[in-house]
Parts: sequence; structure tokens; C-alpha cells
Amino acid sequence: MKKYIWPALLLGLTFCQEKGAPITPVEPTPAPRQIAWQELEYYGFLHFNMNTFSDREWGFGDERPEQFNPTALDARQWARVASEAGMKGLIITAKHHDGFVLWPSAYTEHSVKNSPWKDGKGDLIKDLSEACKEYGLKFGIYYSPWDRNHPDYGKPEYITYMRNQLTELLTNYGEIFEVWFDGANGGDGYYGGANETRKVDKLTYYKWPEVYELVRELQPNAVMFSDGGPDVRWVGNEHGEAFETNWANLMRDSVYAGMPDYPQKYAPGQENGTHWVPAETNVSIRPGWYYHTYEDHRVRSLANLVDIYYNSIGRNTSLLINFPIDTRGLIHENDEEAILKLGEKIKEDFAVNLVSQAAVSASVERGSDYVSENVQDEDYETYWSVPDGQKSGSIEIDFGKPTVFNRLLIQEYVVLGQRIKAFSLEKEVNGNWEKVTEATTVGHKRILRFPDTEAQKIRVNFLNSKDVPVIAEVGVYHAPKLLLPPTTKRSTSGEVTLTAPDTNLELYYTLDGSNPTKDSQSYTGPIPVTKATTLLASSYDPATGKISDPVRLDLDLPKGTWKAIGDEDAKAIDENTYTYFTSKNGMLTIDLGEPIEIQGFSYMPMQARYPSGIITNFEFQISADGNSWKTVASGEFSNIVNSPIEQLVRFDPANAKFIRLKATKTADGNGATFGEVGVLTN
Ligand code: FUL
Repeated sequence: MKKYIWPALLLGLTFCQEKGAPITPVEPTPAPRQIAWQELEYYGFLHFNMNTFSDREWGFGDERPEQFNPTALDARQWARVASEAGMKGLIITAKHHDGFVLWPSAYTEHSVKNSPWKDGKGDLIKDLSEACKEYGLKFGIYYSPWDRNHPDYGKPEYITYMRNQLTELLTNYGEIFEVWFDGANGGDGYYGGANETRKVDKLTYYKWPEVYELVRELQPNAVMFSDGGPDVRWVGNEHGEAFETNWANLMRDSVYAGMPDYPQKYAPGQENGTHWVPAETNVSIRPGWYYHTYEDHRVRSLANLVDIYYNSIGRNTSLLINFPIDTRGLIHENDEEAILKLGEKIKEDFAVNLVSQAAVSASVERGSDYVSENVQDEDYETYWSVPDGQKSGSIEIDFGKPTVFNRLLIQEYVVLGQRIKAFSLEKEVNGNWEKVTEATTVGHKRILRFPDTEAQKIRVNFLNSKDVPVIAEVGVYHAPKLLLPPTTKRSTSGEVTLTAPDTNLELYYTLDGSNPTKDSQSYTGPIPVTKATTLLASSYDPATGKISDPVRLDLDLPKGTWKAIGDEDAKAIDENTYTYFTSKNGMLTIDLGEPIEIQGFSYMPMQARYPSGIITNFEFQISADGNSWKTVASGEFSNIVNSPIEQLVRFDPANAKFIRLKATKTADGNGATFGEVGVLTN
């Protein structure tokens, strides 16, 4: 027997060398549930419950179940829109911070069971889980740990309540693909009538390890989302943009939901992170997460949604786009139109993969199981790699003729760990290689956008990798140009300047709220706007006859004659959102120059990646003489920290010559900052 061993071993070795030895994973690697989740890439969020009816972003918790009263609720419409848009699942706010729950929980009266909807017999979690099944969508649950309604919030009893509710949600509604734990917590609330501020230790109070265990036991295939995972992490902002360098790896044990320095420190992931916790980008299709009629015309433009797609899915995260369900109980027509347009545009951008018909070769191959052709077969399970010990390598693509392209898509086979640290794209010009673009990490999917480029031969160079590069797919595309609307700028005297996004375009605008056509006012120079006006402007391409989506500006009085008094800094009234005023005494006082009837005010927080002094609680006062003041509005700018968008506050019409915005609390306790402040006269 013995004499056969050597030849057999040799044969085995040769065979292995030809095929290429199996690749050693680079840890950490994803769990099967994370691999399945990663493939979904794109799914929808639904914000719908008490806030929809109280017209707020964060309900206080003192609302009454009778307020929840949709007139035409149709969960099947939500599922239809999501599926037509190309989404793979839906996640609903089963309970938001105000504590109202969308299912007839046995553990609270603050629920749909005491609402007029379906005479208290409704169960929205059931309706949606069934609609998702019908449309082939995965179904997920958002559950807010912070509960401003519950009397026991802050005490150990509440943790039992939370576990009981999670048990209901995770046992009675079939398969759940994601459980979304929100880290937000503003402290104050109704708390069963106590009306007070309750601080909890976010790291220890919820007993996270036990919660995770419960979810694993009841829904072993579900991923759990929070700032720090354990399975999927937050991208660190709510405007739809991942970091360009983005690792799925995270120092998970140092992170917990709602930790203050998360967005800066942990959101990009960490090259040396100990656990696999890929990022998810969550963003709303409108400024707010909840429905407000006044945002019906502030739905994101196609250009913005396309940017979000490339800056999230194209940067190694999944994309969770939110629909604020309206008071009827439907996805609003404007939101539906916007999301379907995005779906069409993405299909158009990736319609033809120019690599699939090209000749592909590699600088080096690991063996016949790892050949370069594996990157063009659109099969994620086959991949190209190089011999052990090498941490770089190139893939060359010959289109056979000069070809125009503007997108590069790469996928690492992350089942074996995320590896690539740097790569570049080059094209051949007269026998020399010229750089087209370059980037850092790849991960599950990386897409680069660049201007139209023509070449017959290109190559992708994997320049630096943790170990051998393992590349599943390379795609090259020529995405049709998207006709963008003009950019806008308003002067303090009120004039609006439009700038075309490209050469050879004509610009048209309207001032009556209608969509511009090429028969509207043609733009020839700055447009004077001296009173509350809606301006819509579009670019028109005479070569194709196409007109862009409009840009919309809801303008109010010009600020040129206003004066910031007190410490004399006009940066909050200079029509430039990127400059800001920092107040020493927490307030901004403005002399409007003459008495004006106002019906509200706007506050744009400081716009910076790491802002300071954002006002979370305010008082707004008016005065005729600058001496005696009357408070006309006060309250909270809900969720302004995670989503620093312009806040609009309305009140009964009143005459004022002086206005004053006072911070009663800032997010970080630092001096209040003001990006821009304005009045609403209409
Ligand atoms: C945040 C919440 O405070 C918002 O209201 C919203 O639910 C968003 C998705 O998460 O942290």
C-alpha cells in the first residue's frame, strides 16, 4: 500500500497547484445571516404612528390613542411601491420614542387597540407582514428603546416590558430580517404623567447582551441594527452618505447605541476592527422622518437620490430609504413618483456591463479556480485571486474597440473577509497607462463615478490589500447623463441667481408654484424676490428637448435691511448656511427695521460635519420696541442632532419689529450657534 502514497500525494499537490489552494479567510468574517442581509442592499423604512397625527418628529408620550386615525390605510400600497422601486424589504416603526405601538400588545393600553382605526381591532404589524409576503419582500421591525410614555421608563420594570414586547413582535409575525434599535434619547418625557427628565446609562440600562440573546433565540436569521451592531451598524448621519473609506470591521466591544462620539470615531468602521459589523445608510425621502403636509414639496430630487445611491450602496453599505406615511395611511404620490424615478435611473445606469463581452486577463492568477474571467461572470461565488504572499495584482480589460464609460463597480468576496486598502483605474493611451481614478476600500460593493472617458483597454490595479485580493466582480458602465437643475444663490437684498450645471443649457423658472417648461420665464439675470414666494427653476437642453426636474426655493422676506443686535454678528442673516453665529448669551436678537406681520420663523442649524451648540430647545420672542418681549413659541427641535435640517415653527400672526431666538438648551451644552434665521410671513 505504502508505495502508492507518494505518487498520490504528488498528484494531489499538482492538482491543487493547478486549481489553486483554498484561500485562508482574513478575520473578521461575516456570519451567514449577515451575508444574506448584505445581498439585499436596498430596502425601505416606514415611519408611521402617533407622530403622523400629532405632526411631530418626536412625540412627548402624552398623546392619546384616539389620535391615531388613518382614513385609508393600505399596507399593500406600501409593499407595492417598495417592490416596484426595486427594494427588497420594509422595516416599520412598531414603536417610536412616544411609546405608541402599532400592534395590540398585551402589555400596554397605549396601542392601536384603543384607537378608532378598525374600531380597535387592527394589527398593523400583521397587515404589513402579510403584505410583504404577498410582494416577496423581507419584513423588519424598528423598536425604540427610549419610551417617553411608559411610567416605568428608567426603572428595571421597563426592561421586562421591553422584552415582553419584543417577544410578541418576534414570535407572532413570521420571519423578521432586521431588528432596528434606535440609540436616540433626549431625556425628557411624559412617563405616565411624571413629566420629567430621566437619564439612563445607555450602555448598561437595557441589558443589551440579554436582549441580543432573546432576539437570537426567537429570530436566529435576523440581523440586529444599532450604532454598534451587533450585526449592522449606523452610518453616522441621516443625510445618506457613507465615508469613502468604509470597513465592515468594527471594534464592536467599545461601541453601544447612542454613544456621543460614534459618528466621528466608529461610523467609518476600522481597518483593525475585531468584529464584522457592516454599515447601513438610513435616510428619509423628505427632510423629516414623519409626514408633515408642509414637506409635500420637499421630497428629495432625483439628482439627490442618485447621489445617495452612489454614496451608500456604492460605498459598501446597504441603503434604507424612509417613506413618511401620510395621515391617510399611504405613501404620498410625490414620494412614490420620486422613488420610482430613482429605480428607473439606476436600472438605466447599470443596463449594460461593458466587461461582460470584453477580453479579461490578469497580471497573475492563483490557479484555475481563481482565473480573471471569474470577475466578469456575474456570479458572486466565483472570484479571481493571486498566489499567497502577494498583496496586489491587476485585472486588464480589452473592450476590442474604443469605448466610452463613466462607472466602475467592484465587489470583493467578503465571505473571506474585507481586504482591499487601495485600488486605481487606468486607461491605455498610445501604449502608456494613464490614471482615470483611484480609491481606498471596496468591501461588498464599491462604485466609482467619473466623467465620460474613452479607451479600448483599461486596467484595475489592486494596489494594497490585507492579504491576497479576492475579487468577485468587476463592472464597467456608461451611465446616461442626468440633466441637473440649476444651482441657486440668494443675495441679502433678495435677488436669486441661477447657475446652469453645464454648458449649452437654457434656464426657465416660475414664481407661481407651477413646474417650469420651456414656455416659462427664461432666465436672463438675477430674479428680484422681495416677498414670500415659491421659485421653481429647471435646466433645458435644446439639443435633446429634455427638461430637468425643478429646484424649488420657498423664499421669504430679504434680510438686507435687518440688523443682528447684541454682539453685532450678521452671519445668521447673511443667506449663507455655511457661516454661523455663536452667541455668548444663548440668543440672537434681530431688528427687522420696520414692524412686520409674521407667522413663524425658521432656524437652520450650523452646517458642519461636527457641529457645536445646536439648539435643541428654544423660546421665540417678539417685541415692538426692543425692550418688552412676548414669547410666541417655545418647544423642542426634535431629532435636530442626527438630522440637522432647517426647522420651521409657525404661530398665530403677530406684529414685530424685533425678534429673538433664545436657546433654552443646546445639544452639547456649548454656546448656541445659528446657521441662518428667517421669518415666515405666509
Ligand atoms: C433617529 C430617531 O430619533 C428618528 O426619529 C428616526 O426614527 C431615525 C430613523 O432615527 O434616531
